[in-house]
This record gives sequence, structure tokens and C-alpha cells, in this order.
Amino acid sequence: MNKAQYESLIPKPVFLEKRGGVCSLTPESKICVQAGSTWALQAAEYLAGRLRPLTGLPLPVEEAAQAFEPGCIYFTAQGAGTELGEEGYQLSTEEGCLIIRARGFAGFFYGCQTLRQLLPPAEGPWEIPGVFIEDYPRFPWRGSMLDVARSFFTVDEVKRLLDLLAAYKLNRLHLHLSDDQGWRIMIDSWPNLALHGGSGAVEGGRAGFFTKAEYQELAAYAQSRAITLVPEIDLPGHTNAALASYPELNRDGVAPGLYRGMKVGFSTLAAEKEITYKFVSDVLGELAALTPGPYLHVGGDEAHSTEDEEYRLFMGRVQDIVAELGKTLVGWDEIIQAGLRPGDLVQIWRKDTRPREAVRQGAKLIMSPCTRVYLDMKYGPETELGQDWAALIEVEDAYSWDPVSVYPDVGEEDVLGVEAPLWTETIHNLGDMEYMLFPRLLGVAEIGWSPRQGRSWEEYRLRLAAHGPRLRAAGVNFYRSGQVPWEER
Ligand code: TNX
Repeated sequence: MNKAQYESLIPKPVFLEKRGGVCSLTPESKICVQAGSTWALQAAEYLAGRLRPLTGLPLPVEEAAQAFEPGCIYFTAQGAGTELGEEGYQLSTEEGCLIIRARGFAGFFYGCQTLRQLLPPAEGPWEIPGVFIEDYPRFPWRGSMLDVARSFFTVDEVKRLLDLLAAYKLNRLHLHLSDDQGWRIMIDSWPNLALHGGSGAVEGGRAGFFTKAEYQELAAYAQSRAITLVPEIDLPGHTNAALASYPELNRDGVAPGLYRGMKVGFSTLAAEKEITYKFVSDVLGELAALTPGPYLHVGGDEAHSTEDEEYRLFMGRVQDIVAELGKTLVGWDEIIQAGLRPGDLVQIWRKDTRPREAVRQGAKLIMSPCTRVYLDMKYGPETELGQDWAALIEVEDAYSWDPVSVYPDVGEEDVLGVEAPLWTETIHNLGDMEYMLFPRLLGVAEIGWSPRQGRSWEEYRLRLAAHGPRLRAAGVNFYRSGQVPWEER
């Protein structure tokens, strides 16, 4: 027996109660929006765009009349309490209709995602069982990262990823835009970065870069799905593509060739050269102007060819530049050594790192432990794609951990959230990307959203099983883990 849809929601809602009655979608059903709420209207249009092709129903979007009509879906801010926050929502069936209450766009949007999961994945009847849900996230930062530097992904592929993240209430996509192997964003004041650096890729990977218009298109698409893009320029190591594009950035003034290997830690910007800071401030300035989000990720990882003293000097100047641009700095956990400023965000990834040290300096933590959520790691010894230097990560391993207890001396209030990176040394197309992310990413989404209490692998794996048909209906190439009793329909 398949589980009822409301028993299989991922992420699991904070509060769910089964109620009597049902809301049936019919050719007469409408999506009704509270007058004057642009947020509700935007979410309603999104929902209609999803449900029309699925159900074949017309589902017009209209301003709500006074009385509820059975079979209709309502969006309203009335009755949405402050406890819901910006991202929370209430979803309930009342008098044969379905009502989504929220205080902001994200809340309405997440109500839509829950509603989608309450309907069958591919075939009617289009009925929503009687239910009352009140739901809001545990953490504000719930994300994934795509490394487009080792191997490039197109605008359409990134949009597809954004759609899949949104379906599970993830709200950050971190784009790793530069590395030794490639540079992926046009910077007008340093055009060779994209024109030359963008022509590189890891062996077997794809080259390319985003124009500014394309990046803005992605940022807008992300916003329409309640997702914030987090652009990363990796500094001062992982910079061979930049060094290859401009000889003056090199210590010896000689540009190296493009690099197609997989080794890390050999490249560095020249901390002692003033032009380095002109470069960093031009690049980050153009990127800041391009991105509507508040974050600039400046990398900082594996700068094995940068002396400690130079690293501190360099990162201090980068912090000044980011502060001047009015953005929030994000860096990999190596930046703890450089000294942090209050409000900096540190992305914790290494096994033996010191999150407590970052918190003491006033930073907040984004948890990306490489042994749990480095989704470029193989599932098991037989997995062809991926690497295994950190761990083998089966679906259970990616789910059965908690962001607060994974490192010692970290408290709930220190953690901003969780992010699962996908490095692409061995991942070179959409199908491979999906295979590594799914289904592990669903577990990450639940860890970021749902209360810690009551989460268990034994219960989760049964809910996950019900998402096999959903992922299949969405055409997602996912790993059919033997740990999960997948449902067929
Ligand atoms: C470590 S994680 C890296 C990346 C690699 C990845 C491969 C981190 C901040 N640096 O440069 O792509 O391992 O798994």
C-alpha cells in the first residue's frame, strides 16, 4: 500500500493534523487571491503554471470573492500569524476548498510546494485530503552549491536545478564561479577572465561562461522561486584560470597555461602586488552590482601556495572590499585563520576545523561537513561517478546527522543552516548532476527545514520511498538506493 500523500511530505512539516473532508479540483476550480497582495498573486500564477499541465484543468487565477467556493484554492495573508515568519505558511482544507495563508512571498511559495506534494505525482484523481498544516523552517540557510568552474552548466540546466531545489524548500544556490580550471562570469573590466579563462575546463568537462545578462536572468529566476544566488569567486588560491588570463597577476609576471587536471592548492594570487587588489575590487564590485542577494562568497580554501602571513594580509583587504560594497562575506572555513569580523559567514567543510573559534569572533556557521553532504562523494564503492577522499556517502549517511551536533561546542544559535556542495571534477552533464544530488539532497532539505525532534532514518526512508514516483514524473535521474523501499507508483 502506498502511503497517503500527506504522510510522505519532505521536508516533514512542523505540525500536521488529519481532518475530515476533501478538496477536489474540477474544471470549475479557480485559484483565488486576496485583493492587493502581489506576493499571493505571484505564487498563485506559479502554482497555476505547474498544475495546469499536470491536471489538464483550466485553473484561472482570480481575485477572491467574499465567500469560499468548494474546489477552489485560496491565497490570503488574513489569519497568518507572526509565528509563521517570512517563510512559513498554513495550509488547510475548509468547506471543500483549500486555503494557503502566509505573510510573504516565500511562505506562499512553500505552501504551493506542499500542495503539489499533497496531489498525486502524475495521475488523478486531483483530490487533496482534509488536512491542517502549520509549517516554518528551522534554519534560514538551506542550500546547495554547484561548481560550474570545473565543468560548466548552461542557464537552462541551472534553471532546472533551481526548480528542483525549490520543490523541497531549499532557498540558496551557491555558484562556484571560478577555479583553477575555468572562469565562468563576464567581468567587463577584465574581459579575458571569461574570454580566455572561460575556455578552460577539467579534463572531459565543459567550457563556457555566463554573460552578465544571463547571470541576471538566473538571479531573477531564482528570486521567483524564493531562492537567493550566492556567487563565489575563489581567492587567493584556486585561481589558475585568472592567472592564465592576465600575466600581471602572477608573481613572476608570466601567465601559466590553462589547467585541466584535478589537483588543488598550487595556484595563488600575489598578495604583495597592488594590482591584485585592483583586480579583486573590480571583480567583486561588478559581481556585487550584478547580484540582488546580500552575499559575496570569496572562497579562501586550500590556499596551500600562499604564505600564512600573506593569506592574513590578503583576506583582511578582501574583507575591507566586501564591507565597502555593503555585502556579507562568506568564506570556506580556512578563513577562520585570517581573523573574522562580526557578521561574516563561515562555511564549515573540513573534518578537523574549529567552528567554535569562528563563533567566538562573531561569525555564523553554514554547515557543509564533507563526510555528510559533499554530494560529489560516491554513494558506495560501486558508484562510477564522483570521488571518495572524504567518505562514501549513502542516502542514510547524508540524512542521519544534525548541523548542531556534528562538531563540538556549537549551539543552535550559532548555525545559520546547511548547504550541500556538488563539485564537478567528474560530473559533466545534467544527468550526472541529478544522479549525485538525488535523492541525497532531499535529506539535506529536511535537515535544514524540519524540527530536529522526531527525525529518524527509519521513518524518513519510508517517506522518501514515496518520492520515487515524483522524481520519476519530473524526469530526474536519481540513484535507486537499496536502502530505500522505493514505491513504483
Ligand atoms: C575540496 S571543499 C575542495 C574543492 C574540490 C573538492 C572535491 C573545498 C572548499 N575545496 O576544490 O573540488 O574538494 O571533492
